[in-house]
Amino acid sequence: MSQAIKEVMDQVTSRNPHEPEFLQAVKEVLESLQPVLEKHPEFIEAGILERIVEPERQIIFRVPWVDDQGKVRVNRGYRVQFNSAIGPYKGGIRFHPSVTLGTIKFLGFEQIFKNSLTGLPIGGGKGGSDFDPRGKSQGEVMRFCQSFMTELYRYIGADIDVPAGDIGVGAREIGYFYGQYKRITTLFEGVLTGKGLTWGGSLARPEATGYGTVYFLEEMLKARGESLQDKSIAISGYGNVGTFFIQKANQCGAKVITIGDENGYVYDPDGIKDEKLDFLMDLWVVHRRPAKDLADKFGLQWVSGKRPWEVACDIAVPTATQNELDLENAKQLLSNGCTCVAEAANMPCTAEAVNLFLEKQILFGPAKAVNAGGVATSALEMTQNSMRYSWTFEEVDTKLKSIMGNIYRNASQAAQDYGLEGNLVAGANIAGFLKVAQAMLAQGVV
Ligand code: 2IT
Repeated sequence: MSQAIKEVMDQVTSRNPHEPEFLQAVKEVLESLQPVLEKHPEFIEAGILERIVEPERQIIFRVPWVDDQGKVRVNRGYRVQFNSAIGPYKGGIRFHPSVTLGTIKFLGFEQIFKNSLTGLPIGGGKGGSDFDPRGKSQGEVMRFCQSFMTELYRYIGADIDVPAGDIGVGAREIGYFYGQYKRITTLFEGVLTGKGLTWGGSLARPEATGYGTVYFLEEMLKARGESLQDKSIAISGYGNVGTFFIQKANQCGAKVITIGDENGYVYDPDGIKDEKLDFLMDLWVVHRRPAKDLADKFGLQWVSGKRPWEVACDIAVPTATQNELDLENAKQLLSNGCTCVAEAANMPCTAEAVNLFLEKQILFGPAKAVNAGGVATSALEMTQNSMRYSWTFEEVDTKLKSIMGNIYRNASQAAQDYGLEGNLVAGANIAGFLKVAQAMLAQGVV
């Protein structure tokens, strides 16, 4: 680590105690930037590093609501507006009891580089709350979302900050947010993405993160002269990303053999397809039921209390959440013959796991690149809203596919340009950083 990078890392560490996820995300990016700074000392002189690790604005607010028993409840809401150098802040909102400011900062920081990689004009931001949507009634969720937006509306706008969904926030919650935003501001504008199709949503947005992950995987494999045909894939989370990932992976001839939740995983050596996949598609989004229902319904093996990374597979795709795949899991995957890992969730592999994969030179796709299809399609939703027009599914899907191809090529080219051929972690960080850093440089000290 160079002196300049070390100084910034030390300052971030002392300024953000008790935020291990944020520090993990910052460290990974800063470590990748060493060769860039050697070539571009002007970034150091202009204080780009010190500025890029400090959010432009962090909003923390009270979210009071009344539950079905008439009891007053209070949660904490966050919106971190991290970087607007290349476009309005853009990033999802996460509802999960584990959410802290540090979680939202790590996600917002990652989002800066991911959004830059898409090639579209979107800055980085993220929001959320420690609200737990599990076990809440529809009315409770609606009142919570309305309360959340009653505070958030004053900080966002179609050209200011455009939130979307993330864990715990799907089409239903986006609908409640949108209704409340419109009621308060009277504006019918593209202030949120992931909207319903009848009120400004984009075709292929629900599919985009999962499909985009498959498109990226195909690019990675192609570079090694392989394809997804007949590959066995282990995945984890059964939410929006995981389910649409399976749908597209099946179309490419692959077999997805695991899926689960925080309680365990389903093992299906025949591959999750046909009526099993149909059942799974509705399991969380419609019924909000646990993953074990899939095993119970079709007589499949359910492995309780374990992560799926212990099964033999060609490819592992963590689709759940941060740090869900650690060093032990990584070793086990490698010893079982896994030769490719693609991060569909945000920062799902621990730093130690990532380093092992890089050291062993298996194909490794980092989250910022692999899962960028979701936010890229959100940006396409913004474009359609600005035009007051909608594209067909095929039009959006074709653009998504070409964006994922470009991300792969830009990340691998950047890695090569800076002497790190084959290292997509460094390549994605460098390619994402360069565009933002150049824009910050041009815009002066702000
Ligand atoms: O992590 C992510 O990129 C998202 N949750 C999607 C963000 C977005 O604005 O579509």
